[in-house]
Amino acid sequence: MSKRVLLLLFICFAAISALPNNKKVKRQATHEFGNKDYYLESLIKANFHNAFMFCQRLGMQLLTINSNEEYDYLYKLITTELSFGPDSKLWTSGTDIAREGKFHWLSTGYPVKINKWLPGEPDNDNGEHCMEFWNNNGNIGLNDDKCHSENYFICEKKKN
Ligand SMILES: [Ca+2]
Ligand SMILES: [Ca+2]
Repeated sequence: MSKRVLLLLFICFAAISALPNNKKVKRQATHEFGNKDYYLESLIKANFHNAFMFCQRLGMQLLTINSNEEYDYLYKLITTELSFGPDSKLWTSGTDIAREGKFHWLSTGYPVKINKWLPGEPDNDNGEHCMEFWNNNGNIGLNDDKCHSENYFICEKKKN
């Protein structure tokens, strides 16, 4: 391949790579509960850390669940607003990556107080440190999963 062809290919690639930045996709909160607004990302999957950073870029934070009432609201939201069928998953910001077995919300730094784990979870199966909603054959609840798994996710923002 000549240098000119290579250069042309590089320019094309660079132009395509730049597209998402030029094309501003507006993402905004569409749901609310208590003093929080939520944004459901159900088009793009990301691993736990990229989901965390994605929410930060929106001026939001990856989901925390502070009460059973909030959990119930979110449960209803994902089962009515999303096609959350068998094996569907959705990241929260819960993680025990800092200390095995001690789950904290990465977005706030506070310990996880709710207990909505699916039966047998968290099982730390071969090293699972990130918390998600999981539809395990019709049972929906919380599960620890591999942080590098690619899931949809929810961002939240406290109202002013
Ligand atoms: Ca773990
Ligand atoms: Ca697990």
